[in-house]
Amino acid sequence: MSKLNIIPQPRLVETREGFFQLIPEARIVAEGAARPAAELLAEYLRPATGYALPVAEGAPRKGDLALAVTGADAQDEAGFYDESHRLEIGAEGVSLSGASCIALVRGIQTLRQLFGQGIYADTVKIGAHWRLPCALVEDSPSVRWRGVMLDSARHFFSVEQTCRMIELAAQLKLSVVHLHLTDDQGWRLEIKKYPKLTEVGGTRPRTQSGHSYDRPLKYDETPHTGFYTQDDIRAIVAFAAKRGIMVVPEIDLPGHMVAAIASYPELGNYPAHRLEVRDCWGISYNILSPRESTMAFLKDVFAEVVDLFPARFIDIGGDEARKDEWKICHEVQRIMAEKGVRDEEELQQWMTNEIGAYLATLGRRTIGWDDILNPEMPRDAAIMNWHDGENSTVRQDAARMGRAIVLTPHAYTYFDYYQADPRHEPLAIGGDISLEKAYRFEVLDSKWTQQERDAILGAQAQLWAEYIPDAAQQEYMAFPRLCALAEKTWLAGATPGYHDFCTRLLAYYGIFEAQKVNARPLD
Ligand code: TNX
Repeated sequence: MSKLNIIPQPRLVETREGFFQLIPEARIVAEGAARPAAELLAEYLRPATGYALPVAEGAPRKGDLALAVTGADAQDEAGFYDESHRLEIGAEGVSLSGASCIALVRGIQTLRQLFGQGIYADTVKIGAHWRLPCALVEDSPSVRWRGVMLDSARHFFSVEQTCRMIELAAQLKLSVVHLHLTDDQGWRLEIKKYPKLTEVGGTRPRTQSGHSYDRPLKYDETPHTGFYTQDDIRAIVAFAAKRGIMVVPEIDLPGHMVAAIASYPELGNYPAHRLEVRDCWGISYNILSPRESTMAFLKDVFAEVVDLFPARFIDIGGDEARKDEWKICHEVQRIMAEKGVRDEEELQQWMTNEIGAYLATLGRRTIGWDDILNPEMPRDAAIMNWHDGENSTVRQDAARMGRAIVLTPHAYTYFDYYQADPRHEPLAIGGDISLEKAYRFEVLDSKWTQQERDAILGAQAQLWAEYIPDAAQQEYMAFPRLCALAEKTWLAGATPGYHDFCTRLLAYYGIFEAQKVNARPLD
């Protein structure tokens, strides 16, 4: 029996003789907690087969697909569910059982891959045979947080494209989509109490078009605009939830806030100084003021964010906050003296911890870039560890402080970096992450201490979008590297090797093709 092409590679696969054939009279048998997964499966199978498979209760008959939740179907302290599941395909029927509804959703993705690329088509394939090889698959992920970050601040991506990326991530059994919603170059989330955030902050007059190294900088003079209404967000969150994906929103503070300061100048350190939404890339020295009214603003914003996003984690960013303004601003220096804060780094920690404490009162956990790590932050706060240089000890420090870690090392997970020789690639920020290098990323490194390994919640890829102007380029940068990340997070330390991955990836290109995904061709 030939090897099954599944990405990520399942933990255990046993192939058997024979086939299961899907017939138009088949039913999806499911009760209680399994029903949403059954409905998703019916929805997934309908376009290509043309079969309207009913979701039914009771004993399975020959030819049926039976789904059952056998576990507690409960969220853990990080908002995740037990994803372990067992898929048994026999000639007479298919049976999928799992510890939670989301576990079934993961098994359904395996099932789809086994049907083959045709099942992903959006129109009926007349005369096709829908067959699955008989097999037993027992599966569960190594880490819970398997994510991808989408940056709609630098370039706005429509609800439709965002949902498409969520669906493509779900196919790879990812569990988190992190939305970077605000930055210097745009504020993309409707906040009812502060309409100017999107009215003003949602548009920049023009956009840098070449590379930041160009002198002079080149610009595209067309305004760039867009934001998600609160209804859009509810639609995105519901679409993701159905697919077992937690949508983690990021409101980046106190740096990366020019769009907000342009909308409400009183949020900045120099309110008389009017800013425009930033039209070029790189780090701004304009950051938020730590004054009381700005803190109140942030809490108002997070109150609305928490209402929109049910995710256990809320991301407060915290990266690259330049302290130039704080160092010279008399008001900020006075605030620091009043609070007994020693220096500007400590001032950022104070802001982080204030917002962290506020989020805790709303029942949420704080997460942010590793720049925010400090011993006073909420005990259940987590960091995204992007500093991965030899000189950085932030991962070890976080583990020692008992904080959870999502690995986001820029050398392996910044999928805005080039994936091949820049001379033959579309313009990107720089860097060098080939598919092979992405596959070399180790999520639970055997060289780390047990304490460090225990702190790892998971890992995610970053699609920073300075140089990703549209949906096609977003897909080009994401795929196929996201397949590597999915496998390395699903089966940390136990993956079958790059060569084996590539042979399965060749088949996965059929899945891309069926959905017209603009994946980068293999070399
Ligand atoms: C650094 S890493 C950033 C982003 C940029 C990215 C470009 C981090 C937390 N911040 O603002 O988009 O580099 O690669």
